Amino acid sequence: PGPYGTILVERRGRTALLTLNRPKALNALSLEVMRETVEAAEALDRDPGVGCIVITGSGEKAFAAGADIKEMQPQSYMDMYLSDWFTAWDRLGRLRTPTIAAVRGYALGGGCELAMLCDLVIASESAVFGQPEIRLGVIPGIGGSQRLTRAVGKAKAMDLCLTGRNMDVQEAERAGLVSRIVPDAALLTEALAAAETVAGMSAPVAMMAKEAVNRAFETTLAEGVRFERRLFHAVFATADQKEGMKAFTEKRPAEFTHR
Ligand code: CO8
Repeated sequence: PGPYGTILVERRGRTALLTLNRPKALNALSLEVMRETVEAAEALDRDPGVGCIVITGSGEKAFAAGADIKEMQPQSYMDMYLSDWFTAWDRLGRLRTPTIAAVRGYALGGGCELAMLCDLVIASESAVFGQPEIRLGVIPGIGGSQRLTRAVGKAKAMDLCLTGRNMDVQEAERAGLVSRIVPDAALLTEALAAAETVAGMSAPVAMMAKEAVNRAFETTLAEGVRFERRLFHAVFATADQKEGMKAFTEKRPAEFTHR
């Protein structure tokens, strides 16, 4: 990925770190941030050397304090409709490579929605989540009403979307939005360590595990279990299944070839 204006992209082993880099605007998600993030993430997704992508915010105050309100304020219905505002974010949810949101500080509105587009949410003690759009006279626009409801259930999703109040990290973890809570100072280390763990697995098998879990949100239980069973049978065609099970019987760590 080339140089970007609003994000930073670094490689650490088989992990890629994508940092939203507008700290003065609390990493507000402008259209440029959307374009660059999606483009960079898709390029990383195509790179067989990348086994996990971590997305985080720069600065200590925010993961992202939402979509860019100043950019949206003057737009008309026709502007939003014709430019299909925010739709490119959907592509982030279709990456095959596992993704981790590393959240410190505010993850509000589009920031919360971006975290929910990732597969794992690792959050630090200062993390705050919410869908405050209603206070601006709008509603969530990057899938928040749907993904938050699936993540935390109707009771909390209605509470957050109708009152616009924030959740602290403890409440967010109890509710099922957050995978792990870590100390602020350890956030990036912990997120990168989790990413390196994931990236050390068989890449196609990790993709299948992700695909299977995501299927649960789109189908019935019986169809989801059938889908899982097909993938489960398919992993026996990989060299990594042979290696993983052989390593177990030989009491040594598996050396996956990633194919
Ligand atoms: N957009 C643009 N700029 C922002 C945003 C934002 N979402 N959030 C913060 N900023 C800017 C501030 O304007 C300020 O800039 P400046 O220094 O130029 O005045 C700078 O970041 C620092 O922010 P604050 O001074 O406000 O910092 P505080 O510590 O006082 O407050 C808060 C932090 C509480 C996070 C506060 O900034 C805030 O409330 N931000 C907005 C949160 C919010 O409402 N987010 C939801 C946005 S809407 C959305 O995400 C989806 C909309 C869906 C619409 C559907 C369309 C299809």
